[in-house]
Amino acid sequence: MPTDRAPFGWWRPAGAGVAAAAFGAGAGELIAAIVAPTTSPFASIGSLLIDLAPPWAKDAAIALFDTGDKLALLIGVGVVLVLLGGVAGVVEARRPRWGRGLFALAGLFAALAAMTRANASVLAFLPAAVGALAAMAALSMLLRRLPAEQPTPAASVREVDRRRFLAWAGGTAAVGVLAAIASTALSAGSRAVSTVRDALKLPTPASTASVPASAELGIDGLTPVITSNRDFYRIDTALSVPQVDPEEWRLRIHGMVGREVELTWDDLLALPMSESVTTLACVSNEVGGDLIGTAVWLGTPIRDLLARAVPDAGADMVLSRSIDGFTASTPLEVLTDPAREAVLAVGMNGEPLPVEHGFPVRMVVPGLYGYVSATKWVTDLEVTRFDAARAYWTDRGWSARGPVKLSSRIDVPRIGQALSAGTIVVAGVAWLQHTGVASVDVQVDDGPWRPATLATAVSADTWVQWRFEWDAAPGRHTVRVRATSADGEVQTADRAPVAPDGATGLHERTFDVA
Ligand SMILES: Nc1nc2c(c(=O)[nH]1)N[C@H]1C(S)=C(S)[C@@H](COP(=O)(O)O)O[C@H]1N2
Ligand SMILES: [Mo]
Repeated sequence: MPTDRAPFGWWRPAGAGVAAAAFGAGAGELIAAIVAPTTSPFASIGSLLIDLAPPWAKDAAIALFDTGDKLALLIGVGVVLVLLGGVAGVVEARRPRWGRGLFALAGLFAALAAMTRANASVLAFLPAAVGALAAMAALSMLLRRLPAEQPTPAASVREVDRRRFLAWAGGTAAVGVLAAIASTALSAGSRAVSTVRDALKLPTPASTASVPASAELGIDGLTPVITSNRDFYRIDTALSVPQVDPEEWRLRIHGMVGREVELTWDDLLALPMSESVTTLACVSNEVGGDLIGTAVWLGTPIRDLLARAVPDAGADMVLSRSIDGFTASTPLEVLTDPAREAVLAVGMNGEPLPVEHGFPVRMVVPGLYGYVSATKWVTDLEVTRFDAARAYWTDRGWSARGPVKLSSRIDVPRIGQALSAGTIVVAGVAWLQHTGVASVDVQVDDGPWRPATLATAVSADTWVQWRFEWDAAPGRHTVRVRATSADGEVQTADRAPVAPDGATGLHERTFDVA
């Protein structure tokens, strides 16, 4: 019978619960590493939360943690696990079976999360089930060893009991942590895909891209025209980066087509591969933000593959799907446009795509935000209609279509840089992919807009660097930038948030000139 008075206090049962939770979580991760890394209970819960998260939470996470948003999420899941363990321990000490019931529920939740992931393995439930059972067993075992608080023979016996309990609880938690560490090592070892990638040789381009020397103004602190792979921003919903072996990769083109097309990696590499330079931007990029980059992509035009499949006349969209279930809706007319280099890319800046940027194959489409065009780890193109299918972000408060918006950014001087009166170089980048930027103007305080000098644009599909010589007087000044596109659009000063289809407004910086 449960008693009103706690026979064991709070701290030890809570500690036993946390240790049991760590033991179970470690066991679950270890089994996952052995079965299939995609079944990791931690990662499954994390990805489920990402999929369920409302758009504002996604924005907040990106704004708060930038690309560390996923680490923050995993730490959050860990904190919840510790709390759950503590509560389960206290509850179990007072009402036997109830604490274990909590672990069972958590295990069920984790199993469901793993089973509902895209491409879930048939054994997806197993790690969570084993983890929950392990946690339940560990909890009973530890609570049986709780030192009694009240009627005990002698103080020395009590002390021995306490130490023994502490050793068991600590040992249990340590085994869990070690199992978790072993699981990361194991799944890292099974990541043979990076080894495959390192050994891969890309085909020689049928045509190479050239970046004119005059595209680079060479100003210290100004963003380079071509972003290196390691500096390229990364945005995706994948908690653990999909590991796709090129030998197993297939692309299926189906839906509203005359005939289905299926392609292997070798089929793909046999197609003509050309280099194209395209700036990729994220719809979540704030005014002045850095979720944008430019690379030399090696790829083959998507229009040629679509032509093979012969899209039906009534189709107006291609829903591209990644191996991890992410989808993007891209207008069919953009992908079939002979004047636009929408590609299935295999190379990025002279290397195979980095694993986190979509290895072995991704899409790159000039002029559209990444969420509606740049599917990484792409395995499926479904020809369909905007009124018949919806993409991943479309159901989460974002527009079905996402053409990029005319933007410009100040990179130099940097925030907080010491400045003295006289000539100060202001510089940055401006972009409207696939239309191009005709001019950039700069305004100091409330003065007139004055033209900046543009570098040579690599093409209309890339950003362009600009510079402006500012004759600065001492005092506090605000500098603002505004771009005008090749078809005469002037960048709006009206502020719009990133959702549902991209931010607008002018970037400005305030400087103290001595
Ligand atoms: N499979 C997959 N592809 C994806 C995404 C994703 O979440 N999953 N995110 C898209 C978004 S929102 C952007 S902005 C670009 C970012 O590409 P990058 O990480 O290579 O910079 O990838 C796109 N492709
Ligand atoms: Mo994005």
